[in-house]
Parts: sequence; structure tokens; C-alpha cells
Amino acid sequence: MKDKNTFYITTPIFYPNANLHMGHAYTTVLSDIISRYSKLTGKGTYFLTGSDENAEKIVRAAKAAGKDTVDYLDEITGNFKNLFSDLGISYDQFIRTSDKEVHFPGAEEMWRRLSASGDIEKRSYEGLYCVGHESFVTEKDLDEDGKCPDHGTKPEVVKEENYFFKLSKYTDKIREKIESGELEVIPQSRKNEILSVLKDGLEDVSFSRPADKMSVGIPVPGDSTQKMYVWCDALTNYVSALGFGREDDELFKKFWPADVHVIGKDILRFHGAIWPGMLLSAGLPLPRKILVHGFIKSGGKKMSKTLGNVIDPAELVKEYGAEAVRYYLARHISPFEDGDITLEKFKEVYNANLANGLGNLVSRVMKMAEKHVSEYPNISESANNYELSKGYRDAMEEYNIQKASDIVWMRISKADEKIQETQPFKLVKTDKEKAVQIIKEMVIELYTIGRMLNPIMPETSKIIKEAVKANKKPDEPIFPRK
Ligand code: ME8
Repeated sequence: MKDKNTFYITTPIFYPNANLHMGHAYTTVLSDIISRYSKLTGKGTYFLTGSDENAEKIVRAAKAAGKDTVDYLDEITGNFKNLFSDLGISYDQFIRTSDKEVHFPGAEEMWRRLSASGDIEKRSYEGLYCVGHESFVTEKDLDEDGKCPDHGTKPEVVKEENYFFKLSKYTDKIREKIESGELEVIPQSRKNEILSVLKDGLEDVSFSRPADKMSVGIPVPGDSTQKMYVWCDALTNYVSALGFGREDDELFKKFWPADVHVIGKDILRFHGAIWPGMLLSAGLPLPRKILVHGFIKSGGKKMSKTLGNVIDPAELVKEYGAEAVRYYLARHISPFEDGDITLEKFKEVYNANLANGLGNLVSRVMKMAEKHVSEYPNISESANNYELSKGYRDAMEEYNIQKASDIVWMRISKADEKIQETQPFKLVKTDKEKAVQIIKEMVIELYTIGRMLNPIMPETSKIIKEAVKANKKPDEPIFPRK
């Protein structure tokens, strides 16, 4: 039985057919903030991310790059990890679904369970397969030229023998779980969306492909002529990473079910329908929540190489630093709706809210403290008691990172206003005692701001707390003007 004081959070496993872009960075930073917050509240927290490697599109991308698939995968997943490290992502595990020791046993065990429940059946199938989506599509999903509107390519006509997963029989149960909130889909608009899919009834899904047509993939247990459909094995990563299907399954016992799967709106159907269906069939508990965020655009348009509006998170980190990128994603993108980023907007908010707002406050307050206060104020902080303002905690617990960040910046502006109003740097000449008292209060407020920033901007939080403890202004501006 899972302990209440544990917390398991996941991101989607990303396809390593190209480097990660701003959208992937968003999902991961959002999850990292939630995970860090959970750790600060004293919960035993496990944060999983990784890469989805048994997909046909990866083999094609490797070919196009003139590289061997394994080398290509190592290179791209290496880039993923470098970006995560640059962004200060503190994951506990990075799962690679090509890992035969970590992932395969769980995927095989899942298959065996679905099969034992009588939910796997061989059928002959004819359909349209979009490699971009790694999914069968129907005519109504295509544009007037018969192309996939998301990928601009014609799907392949596939006629073959497949194993099917009898998802249709779970429609009602899944709907019940989502309606009752036992499986919570956040926000409400996404809950409505998945409920309307469920209302139409779910169709059975093709869950395998002939092995000779697939260069990668996990062989179907008991039938080596077939390989598992990539989404069947990909979704299972959330349990295989914890040891499901292996002997060393302590993490699985400790952390499953997931407290929250963080995903983008593009993969809601997989997580809100197929995954719960698989878990019900396998006799496993369902995740508690699915947090579905929107898409990030640039200047109101989808980021695309042709439009030249793609923003590379690695480049942005190089220019402004990870903390600034985390700031932007936390405060200027809603976790529940589509968001937007342009280089102009980034620079503008960087200068206004980091160079001026926060950076300026830190140097003003610490300059006064260094000069006029002889010892740093007595600040107590217990690690397991993340007692900060209720509004902030509620926002964090609702995963409303944007609101939590707004609350921090509201305090930053209030602190600025207080300095303007009380002018302790002048008051010190006429009423030293009062001035010192105000400066001490400002230092304590700065420390609280530093603590609130911990999950959002961990390095900045550390710098602020250290400055307060040393009673010293940081040598360099934390956020130099750009
Ligand atoms: O779908 N804005 O992987 P993927 C915000 N391997 N987020 C975005 C985004 C954008 N413009 N574009 C992508 C897959 N994302 C599967 C997942 S999980 C068992 C398997 C984010 O590499 C968002 O989280 O295509 C989206 O759901 C995910 O990247 C898709 O990543």
C-alpha cells in the first residue's frame, strides 16, 4: 500500500528523433518545479523522465542523419540529459525504453497480464498509419489532400495481422473513474475533452505490428513474429521504471500509483484512455492525476523551421542562464492553456523582472544590511516544514506554478515599494534604530522570497539565502542587464 507521504511524478518520455525544443523544456521544468516543491514539503518524492526509443520515426531520423540507430540514440539522449542538467532538472531516473534490463521485463509483464485477462486478440487489420504520430489515423483526421495536418505527410496504408487490445470494453469504467475524480484530469477543459471522447465510446486498438516490418520494438511474449506497438510499450515506462515485472520492484511497491503524470494536450487520449484501460486490464491501480498543459507557440504561431521562429532552449540558457529560462516558463506560461514565447518578450521580462525587479531588490537590501546591520537576523527554517504563505502553498498544490510565481513577484514589488516609502538609507541619518529595524525586516522578507523561489529558481534561491546568512551583498549582480 502506498504511503501518503510519497509522491511520484512523471513527464512523457520524449522521442529522440531530434533535440528537445521549448515545449519539451516546458513540460520538464514544470514537472521539476512540482517535484522540488514536493521534496521541500518533506514527501518522499520520485521524479521520472526519459526517452521513447522503440519508434519507427527514430530509425528514419538516424538514417537521414547517416548514423547507426544505436549511436544516434546515444547521441540524442545524451543531448537530452545535457539540456536537463543545464536547466537544473533534478530527476531521479531517466528511463530509456531500449533498455532491455530496465524496461523490457515490465513491458512483457504488462502484455502477459493483458493477455491473461483475455484482452488481447489477433485480427487482420487494414488502416492508415501516420509515422509522425506513431499511430493509426482515420480519413477524418486528414486534410483535403489526404495528408496529416500536423506532419504534412500522407499516412501509410497498412494491411496486416495485428494483436488488438480490447480497449472498448473499458470505456464505461474509465469514464466512471474520470467523472468521479478518482482519476483526476486537470484542468476541467481537458477533463471535458476526454469525457467527450469516452462518450463516443472507445475503439479497440492495434497493439502490435509484424516484426519484419519494424526494425525496433519489443517482441510480443510468445510470438516473435510480432512486436509491440510503440505506445503499448511507451506507456508502460511509468511502471517498468519502478521495477514492475522485475524482481527488484521495491520502488514500484513504494511509489505506484503515480500522483501525477504531466503531459501536453497532444497525448491526452493515450494517457486518459489507453493507459487507464491497460491498467484496469492488468489489475493495477490507476494514476491519481493527469496534468495536461497547453502548447507553446512563438508570436502566436506554431514554432516551425520554415517560419524561422523556433526557440532553442539550449541557446536561451547559454545567453540568459537556466534560472531566467525557468523563470520565464514558470511565470509567463500558464500550466493549463497555450502559451507564447518570443525573444523580444523574453528580453523584456528578463530586464523588467529579473535584472530590475528581483536582482535590484537583492542588491539594494543587502547593500543596506551590509552597511548598517552588524549581524544577520535570526531566521529559523525547518526542512520538513515548508510553512510559507497559504496562497503560495495552495497554488503549488494545485500545480498552478504561474500563480505561485506571481505571488512571489507581488512580494518583490511590495518590498520595493516599502523601500521607496520608508527610505531606510536616508532614515539611518536621523533615526538609526528605526532604520535598522526596517532593514532587518526587509532582510527577513528577502529570505522568505528566497525560500519561495527554491522550487522555481533553485540557484537564485541559494544565492539569496547565502547572501542573507553572510550579511553581504552578492559580488556580481545576479541578473546583469541585457
Ligand atoms: O509524444 N508546447 O513524445 P514527444 C508544449 N513519446 N509542450 C510540447 C510542445 C509544445 N509546442 N511540443 C511538445 C511523445 N511538447 C511520446 C510520449 S509518453 C508515454 C510517450 C511536449 O517527443 C508535451 O509534453 O512528441 C508533449 O506531450 C510532449 O512534448 C510530446 O513529446
